Amino acid sequence: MGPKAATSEKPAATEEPELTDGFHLVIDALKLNGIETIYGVPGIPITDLGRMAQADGLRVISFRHEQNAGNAAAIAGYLTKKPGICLTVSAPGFLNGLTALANATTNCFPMILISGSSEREIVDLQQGDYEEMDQLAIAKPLCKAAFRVLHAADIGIGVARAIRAAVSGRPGGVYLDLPAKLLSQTMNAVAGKKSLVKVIDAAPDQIPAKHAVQRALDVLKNAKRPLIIFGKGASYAQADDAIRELVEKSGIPFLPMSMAKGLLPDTHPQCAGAARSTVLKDSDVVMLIGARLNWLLSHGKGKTWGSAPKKFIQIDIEPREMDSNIEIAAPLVGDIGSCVTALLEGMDSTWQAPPAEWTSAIKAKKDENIAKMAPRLANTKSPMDFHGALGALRNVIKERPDTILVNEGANTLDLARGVIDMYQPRKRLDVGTWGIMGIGTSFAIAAAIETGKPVLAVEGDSAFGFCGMEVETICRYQLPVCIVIFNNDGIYRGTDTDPTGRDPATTVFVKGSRYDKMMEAFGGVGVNVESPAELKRAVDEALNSGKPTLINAVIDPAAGTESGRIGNLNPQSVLKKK
Ligand code: ADP
Ligand code: TZD
Ligand code: MG
Repeated sequence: MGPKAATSEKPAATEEPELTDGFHLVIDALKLNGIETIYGVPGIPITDLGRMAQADGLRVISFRHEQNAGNAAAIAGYLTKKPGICLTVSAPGFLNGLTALANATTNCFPMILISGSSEREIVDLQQGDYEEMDQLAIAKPLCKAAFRVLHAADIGIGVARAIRAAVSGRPGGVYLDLPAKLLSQTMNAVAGKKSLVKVIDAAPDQIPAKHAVQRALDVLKNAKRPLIIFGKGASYAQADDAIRELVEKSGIPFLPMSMAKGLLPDTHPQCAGAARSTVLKDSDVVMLIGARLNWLLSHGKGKTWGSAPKKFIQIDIEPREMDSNIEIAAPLVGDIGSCVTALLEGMDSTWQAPPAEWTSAIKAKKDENIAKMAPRLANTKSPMDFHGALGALRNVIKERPDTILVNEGANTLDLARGVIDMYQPRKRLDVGTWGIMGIGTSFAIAAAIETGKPVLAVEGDSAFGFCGMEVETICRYQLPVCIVIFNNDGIYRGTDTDPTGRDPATTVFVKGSRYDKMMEAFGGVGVNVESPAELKRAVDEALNSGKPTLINAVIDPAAGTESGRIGNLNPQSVLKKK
């Protein structure tokens, strides 16, 4: 597979052995381990790596900025349980990719950031090499593991260690540093081939201890008001059938975290999504499955959780997650598939569904909240408010449940999460644990590439601004992506003013911008819409045609609230109100 040794005009006295080099060994190592796609941005020293990978049958998706390539790799990892690969140049390219690597680690998405780097000898003596930077040292605190390969013969092991580190245990980001010199290093092709490592069982099952399963069942059995909370770890695990069986056999109401929506349909009779505050407050036993008790769940304490005593059961692959915020009465450490299966096996014929008093109280609250919301979602105001626009998009997903929904923004995110029901696992991708802006276009690209499904990306105008240039990438690869910008002229609202009257306020953008023109600039379809009916029609058309489309949805600039639903986290100056 490697290149032949340079052929000379004169007949050679003895035949030279076939050689391979660092470029080919990296590609062969990735291919051997089932990697099919690389996301990246080319340049010195990895331009040829991308070219050769493409020539060798790998799909190489070139982005306009490494952060977007990195985010695409991370979400590809989440969707496939294989590490997503991001390839960048040294120093600035590496740093651009680093935010995505850190975000992947924070969200437990498996990805590998592979960056070319400058000459070790020069970097270590700080002699000013082209794009000089000690990348390995910088990456280390932001990922699960970081490796550097100095010898071509170690590429196989380096790639294998990176893959295993990314996907085993709690998944996360891994950095792999490839100095320029390594890539052109040659070695005997046969020895090179032998040096490659196929990673066997990269993410082995982690079977929970029997007594831990029994302890969890005992806590669950004694519950009067049990609740299951699914996090994105549960959707990542791809144990969909076992999870559904557990929910339905146990009869316990469940609440999905944002990216776990659709693991079971939001319309499932046991889904407590529309009664969220009630179930968090009133439950007495909560079983967390692949969800952390971080800020998104108010750390398991305070007003959100009410005053009634509560016991927690937590299923997680990471033992150190237990008691991270509060006491876990029944820690169940293992992979979600194995843990859920073990619980099912332990639920014998004496298992009783939760008291009807609990389930009917939840149903009553759900019905009440859904009825309250219905007229707001049906409103036809123009310019639209968030609810009117989301009412239209909610119907789109209802009619096309296999569409992947990407979502970012503040109001655009928080309200869409509540309004748009999801029906299938891993169909909702969003800003995750950090609430990071700028994942929209890259998640949409990777979702389309990895699944072949149509993608609907619903983004605030600010959120889109962080990653908007990738519309060119969407057009270039002709991906079935429809982006809807909720254009309210700014961050949260478009109505702020600078009290001095000098400049625009810090949270507002150019009024009446036409983001749809950006898509047209690259040959895609751009549409401007001002009513829910127009919005629905335009999205339907985009998804029917599969053509790259950007819909500029004009939203009343006064409709949003500061920080969306997390205004309580926003520090306020007491002086400001003077
Ligand atoms: P959410 O934001 O949806 O609440 P989190 O990202 O906080 O979800 O939590 C995901 C959890 O899932 C992490 O603690 C991670 O260790 C865990 N996890 C990921 N994959 C698995 C798996 N296959 N088995 C068990 N736990 C997993
Ligand atoms: N930078 C990054 C990387 N992530 C962030 N979350 C922020 C800045 C701060 N931020 C938010 O938390 S939401 C948001 C920013 C800048 C944009 C909200 O405006 P939007 O959404 O237009 O996307 P709405 O619908 O107008 O609220
Ligand atoms: Mg906005």
